[in-house]
Amino acid sequence: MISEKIVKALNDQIAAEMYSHYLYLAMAAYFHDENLPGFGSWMKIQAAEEMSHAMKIYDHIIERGGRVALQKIDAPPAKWDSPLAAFENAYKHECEISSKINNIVDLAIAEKDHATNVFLHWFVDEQVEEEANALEIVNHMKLLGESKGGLLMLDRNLAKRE
Ligand code: OFO
Repeated sequence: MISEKIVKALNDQIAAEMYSHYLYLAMAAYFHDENLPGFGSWMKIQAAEEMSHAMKIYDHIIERGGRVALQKIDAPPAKWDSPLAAFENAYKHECEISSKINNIVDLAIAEKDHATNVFLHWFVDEQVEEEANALEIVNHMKLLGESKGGLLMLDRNLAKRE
């Protein structure tokens, strides 16, 4: 049986993952508007991944006999100062998501909910990858500096994400 405390924390995390989905969709639209379709496509794929994260948690709650309670999702920003600023925002956001996941792991341990603890290990691993992916792109963009040619090359590379 899953505790009410864990159900509440997992429902909050569904909302956080859905907000991630929304945030990255907004970034995708921003990149398309900036004529960077490769960046836009990368972000659209990322947004789809976030929805799948939310659904994994949704399914876990139901499987454990808990009640899914969907929450209001805030509107994300529509614009960033630069493509670099958008990816810096994405990196910072992923660090915040990692800390939310870690807090639920702590709660699962405190509540002796081994099933949720083990379930969340996938998310702990995933967050290592999510942070690394965003940070790698931030660092590449910093190396490129003001180079428009470099930005277009990176755009072509990001378009290859499947
Ligand atoms: Fe769901 O990993 Fe990003 O936010």
